[in-house]
Amino acid sequence: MSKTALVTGILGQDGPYLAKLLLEKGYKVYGLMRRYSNPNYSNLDYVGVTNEVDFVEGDMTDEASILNLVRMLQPTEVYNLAAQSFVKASFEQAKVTTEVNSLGVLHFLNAIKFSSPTTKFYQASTSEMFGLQHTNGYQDENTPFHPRSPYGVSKVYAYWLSVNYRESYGLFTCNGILFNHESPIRGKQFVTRKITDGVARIKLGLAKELRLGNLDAKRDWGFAGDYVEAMYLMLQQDRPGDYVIGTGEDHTVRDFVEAAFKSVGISDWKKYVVIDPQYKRPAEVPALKAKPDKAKRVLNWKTKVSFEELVEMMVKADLKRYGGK
Ligand code: NAP
Ligand code: G4F
Repeated sequence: MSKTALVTGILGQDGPYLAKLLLEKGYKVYGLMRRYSNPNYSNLDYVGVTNEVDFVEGDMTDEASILNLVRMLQPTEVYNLAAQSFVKASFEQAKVTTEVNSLGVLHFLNAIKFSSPTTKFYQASTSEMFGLQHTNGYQDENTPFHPRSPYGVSKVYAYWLSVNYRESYGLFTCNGILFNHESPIRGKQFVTRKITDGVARIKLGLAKELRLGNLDAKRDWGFAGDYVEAMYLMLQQDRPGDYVIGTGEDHTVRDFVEAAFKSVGISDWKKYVVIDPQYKRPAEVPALKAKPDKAKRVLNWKTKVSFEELVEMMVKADLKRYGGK
């Protein structure tokens, strides 16, 4: 019998890449989406799987809808990607961030516990949980958490609840502690896509400047298409566990800006970039760099797309969207 997966956050960035991978592996894929008057399938269209996903309606904040879905579908695997995932917005919308990112996970874990206990559960945990903490400049599975935003705090709750339901009730739950991963379908609010979109528009004469916040922040940026493979691999192991997923390399936002402008032949990028305090945060995570040794050893996973290839892929896609070469 073929495996079934319920993927939440199906219309976001990671949902479409994961759906494609699971469909290629023969899964029946259910995609959870909220109720919309006009759903936006553009990310699924970009990846080319819109017509192969079975859409189901529900909301992370609505306990009954989650319970009903799990009871009805009895999925082999649940990949919980749904979240209010924009860190900056979590400072202004802390409650809704908590309701979706923390209580939504409680709803799923209870639904699995009571009505489908053999369902395996993937929780989209994040390097934001580490915040200020590091171990000799890196973060790995043993680095303590010190989140710096309501988003990070909400994800720490979800992380520990997933661990707790594994330890208390024997559920197969895995936390993927993923570092920043990007792609041509990354939301335009996030800094990488904001930069590549801005650079494409400047190159084509459609914009004159790019307004950004803290250029000194360091992130470990990889390609989303590589990272969904790690999600899948975690649920295929004999035993559940938690894994740090990243490239092991970090770059500043400034490095990303410079590389994006360079990829379109602009070297004097400073004349286009304006620092705007509205894009700074009340508390910042200064530096994130993964040590993904466990993922390499146990999952045989490693990232394939380099930083330079990622920047180029994203700039090219944005140029194409605006009709450039
Ligand atoms: P994303 O593009 O923001 O997608 C999140 C999805 O969650 C959206 O499609 C959104 O639906 C959905 N959602 C939000 N609230 C919901 C609700 N109440 N009920 C049902 N669905 C809801 O995020 P992503 O980049 O794909 O990331 C996937 C997951 O990984 C997230 O949990 C994120 O926090 C986590 N993560 C991401 C990264 C990264 O670098 N991308 C790193 C570590 C962890 P709408 O389309 O309706 O808004
Ligand atoms: O692209 P960002 O908004 O991503 P951030 O805050 O690192 O969060 C992303 O990665 C997390 C994993 O570590 C995920 F859990 C989370 O869901 C999300 O996907 O900002 C990256 C850095 C920050 O330090 C920010 O202060 O870029 C800096 N930055 C500088 N100027 C900016 C801007 N960020 C945004 N969004 N917009 C700016 O203009």
